[in-house]
Amino acid sequence: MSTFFNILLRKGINIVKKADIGLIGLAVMGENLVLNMESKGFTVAVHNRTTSRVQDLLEGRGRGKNIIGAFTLDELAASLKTPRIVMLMVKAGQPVDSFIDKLLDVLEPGDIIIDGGNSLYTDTIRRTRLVESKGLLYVGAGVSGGEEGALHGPSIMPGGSSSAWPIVKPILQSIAAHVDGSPCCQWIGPDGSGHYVKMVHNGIEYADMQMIGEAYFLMKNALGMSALEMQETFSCWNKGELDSYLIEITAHILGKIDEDTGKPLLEVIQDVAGQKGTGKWTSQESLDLGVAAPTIAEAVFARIISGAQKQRYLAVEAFPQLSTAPLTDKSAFLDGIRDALYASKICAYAQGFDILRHASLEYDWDLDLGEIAKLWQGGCIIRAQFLQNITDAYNKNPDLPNLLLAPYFQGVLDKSQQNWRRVVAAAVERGLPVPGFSSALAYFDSLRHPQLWTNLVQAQRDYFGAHTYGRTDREGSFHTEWQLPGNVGKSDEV
Ligand code: 2AM
Repeated sequence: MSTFFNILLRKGINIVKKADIGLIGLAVMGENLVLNMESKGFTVAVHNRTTSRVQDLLEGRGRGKNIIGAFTLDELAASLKTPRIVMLMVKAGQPVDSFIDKLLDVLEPGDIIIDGGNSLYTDTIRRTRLVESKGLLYVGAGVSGGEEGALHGPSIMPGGSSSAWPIVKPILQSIAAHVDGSPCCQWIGPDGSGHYVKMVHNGIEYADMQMIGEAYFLMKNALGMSALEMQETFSCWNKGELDSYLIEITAHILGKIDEDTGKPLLEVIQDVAGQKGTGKWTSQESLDLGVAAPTIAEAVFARIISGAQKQRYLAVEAFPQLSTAPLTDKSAFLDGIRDALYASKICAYAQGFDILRHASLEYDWDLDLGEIAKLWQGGCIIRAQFLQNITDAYNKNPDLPNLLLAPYFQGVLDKSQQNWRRVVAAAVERGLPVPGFSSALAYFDSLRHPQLWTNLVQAQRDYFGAHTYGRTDREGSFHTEWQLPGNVGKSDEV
C-alpha cells in the first residue's frame, strides 16, 4: 500500500491518506520509533539520507504497515497532515543542522521540527531560536531507553517551543513507556531544557554503571566470588531497594557464558570502557555552573583511565600487587557492598539533581525535579524503584537544597554509612580502586563535616595573591601581610 502512495505522490497526485508525523533517520533507533508510532495507530512518513534504507524498511519490518516512504524532503512534506511534525533521529551535530536548513525550505510557518537525537543543549537553544525566527516550532527531545526502549516505550524529555507541546503531546506520550498508567514523557521547559535533562540523565547513568562495576569488582577481588554467585547476589539485590534496570542487566550479563571458551562471557571482555561524551558534557556543565558533581566526573575519568592501556600495563609491571589477608566474614562484607552501592548511588543522584536545580535557576527553566524523577521511572536506562523516593522528596519540598537532606535519604545514609566506610577502607587497604564509592563518600563527608580545610586554602590564596579571606568572627574581607617579620614572628611563637 505504501508503495502505491509513493507512486501517486511522485506523480503529484493528491493522496487522501496523510501521515501524522514524519521521521528522518532510519538507523535502529529511528526505525524502532517508527514501528512504535505505527503500532499506536499513527501513520508515519519516513525519510533517510541513504534512500535505500527507506525501501528496506517498506519491504522489510514495515511491510503492510501504515508507513509512507518519502524519497525526497518535498515528498515528505507533501505526505504530512498540517501542521506538519517532522522528527529527526540522525547523528548529533552537523547532520541535524543540515536537515533543519533543508526542512526550512519545504515546511511552512506553524510546522514543527523535533530533534530526538543526543544533541548538545546549547545547539538546541541555538536551533530553537533559528527555527522560531522562521515562524516554525522546535522541540529538542531527549529520548532514553536504547533500541528496545525506542520500540516498546522510551522515556522522552521534550523541551523547546512550548506551543508545540499540545500538538506533539498525543504522539510522544502514546509511544513513551508508562508507569502506573502515567506516560514517561512530560514537557520539560523552554529551549534546550529537554536535551539538558537527558544529558544529566546520562551523567547519572555513567555514575550508576561505575558504582555497579565497583560492587562487581569487590565481589570478585575481595571476596573471590564466582560469576554464578555474583549473578545470584545481583538478582537478589534487584528485589530490594536497589531494584533497577542496570542491576537487572548486570545479573543477566554475569550469567552469560561465552560459546567459544565456555567461560563467563564477562571474563573475555576487555576492561576498556568507551564513551560518547554525554558524561563529559554533564561534568563540564557542573564545572561551569559551579556545582559539585565529583562522582559523575569520577565515572568519566574511570573510563578514561581504563583506556590508558600503555600506562596501565607499565604500572602493573612497576608496582607489585598488594597481598592482603582474605576477608573472613563474607556475608557481612557483601551486605556492606550493597550499602556502599546504595549510599553512593544516592550521592550521585543528589549531584545530578543539584546540577538540574542550579541550571533551572541559571537558565530560568522552572524545572519540576519531582516530575523529572518520575519520567525516569520507566523506559530509560536508569529506571529504578528508588526514583519514586526522589519524586516524593521533591513533592514534599520543591525547594529541597540537596537530596541527601530529604528525611528518607537521610535515614538511608545514617543506616548505611558505617558499612560504606568499612567497604571503602577495606578496598583502599587492598589496593582495589573504588573511585565511585570513595568520591561519593568524600562528597557526603565534605557536606556533613562542620569545619573543612578550606580556611588554609584561603590563607594560602591570600598569602601569594592577596585574594583576601572572610573571618569567622567579623563581617568583611580581610588581607594579611603574611611575610612581614612581625607576622612570621607571631606564628613562630605559637
Ligand atoms: P545514513 O543511513 O544515510 O547514514 C544515524 O547514523 C542516522 O543519521 C542515519 O539515518 C544516518 O543516515 C544519519 N546520518 C549520519 N550522518 C549524516 C549526515 N552527514 N547527513 C545526513 N544524515 C546523516
